[in-house]
Amino acid sequence: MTLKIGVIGTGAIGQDHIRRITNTLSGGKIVAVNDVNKEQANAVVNTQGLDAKVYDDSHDLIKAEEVDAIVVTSWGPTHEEFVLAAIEAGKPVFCEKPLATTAEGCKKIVDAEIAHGKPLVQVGYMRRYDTGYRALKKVIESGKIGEALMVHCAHRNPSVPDTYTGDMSIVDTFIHEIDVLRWLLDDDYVSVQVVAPKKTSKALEHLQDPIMVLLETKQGVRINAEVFVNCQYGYDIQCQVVGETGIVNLPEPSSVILRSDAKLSTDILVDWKERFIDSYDTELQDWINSTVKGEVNGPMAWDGYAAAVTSDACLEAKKSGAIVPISLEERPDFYNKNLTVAGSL
Ligand code: NAI
Ligand code: ISE
Repeated sequence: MTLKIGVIGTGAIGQDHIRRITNTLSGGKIVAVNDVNKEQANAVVNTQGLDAKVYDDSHDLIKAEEVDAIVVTSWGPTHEEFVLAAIEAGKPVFCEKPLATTAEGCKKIVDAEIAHGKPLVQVGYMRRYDTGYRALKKVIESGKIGEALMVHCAHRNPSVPDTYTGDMSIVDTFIHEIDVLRWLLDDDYVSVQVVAPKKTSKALEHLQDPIMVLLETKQGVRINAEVFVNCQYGYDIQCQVVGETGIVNLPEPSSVILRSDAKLSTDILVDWKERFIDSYDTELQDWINSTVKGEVNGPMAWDGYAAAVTSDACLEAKKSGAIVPISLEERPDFYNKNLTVAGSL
């Protein structure tokens, strides 16, 4: 069976997911697209040679008979509306992160999905599919480094556009660490503090950059994470877990080692699309395969909610400078019963 997919949002990642579903993956076909920028939606259909209808209204696309499943790749603040509409239509939906920009918005989605009675939502936390993070998790679970005690990590982008707001360093960028570290440590967070070091001269006036986020988990693991979105030199994701008897690092993306001009060097990637290209492919192939079987196999709406509870607290901590408690309810039975493979790996 070919999964007929409708995509809402044909910007950077929307185009990239359309390309991979069309040219790289199997089992899925883009049959419908929508974007508030209709010109762009039309251009994407033409340049990618799609046999797809361009919808003026995203809700018509969600309800359309020829659409089996939805991919939401529009701006973060629009996700909640589209995911709720997909659940109402009883259709599976892959939603790029964040699931919604607030915990309140994510909770509405969780409640709607539970009321529907069957999981329909997967959230685009692709790092759970990354071979490097999976290798890291395997080492932690093997007990080779003893109990995890501390995590040091960094999320660095070379630069961000003028439209990037201060809150986005949390809800758009750091949200990846919030999800992947929770999954890596199999633990939830209890508190957060956000510290502002000296500001780089390379950031726009309105943006405090970099920031440092200090998280504590239920098990007492301390995490210090740098979010630096104008670091200039490249797209650089670092993660080191310090355990009782050893340390494990996220591997660098593979790259040739060049000996030239009396120097030993390797390239650093600059584009987030390249850094996790394999993870996006694996993630969406898994989504297509499990959707066809009527299952959800990746990060679920509950994970989107847990991330948003944490990001809400991070935003408060960023504003106040205080240590802000984080409290997440027990995971409902609905999600315990339907624990996913990528969620429990
Ligand atoms: P973008 O700005 O390049 O594209 C977003 C598109 O959504 C635009 O074409 C815009 O016109 C459209 N749009 C906005 N509101 C809409 C509405 N109400 N109805 C229909 N279309 C609408 O943004 P980008 O970078 O593609 O990001 C989109 C989403 O994907 C964001 O939530 C972002 O956080 C997420 N993302 C995830 C990544 C990952 O690593 N998993 C990487 C990049 C983005
Ligand atoms: C973007 O939306 C992403 O998801 C990228 O992975 C991240 O590195 C970037 O900071 C975000 O703006």
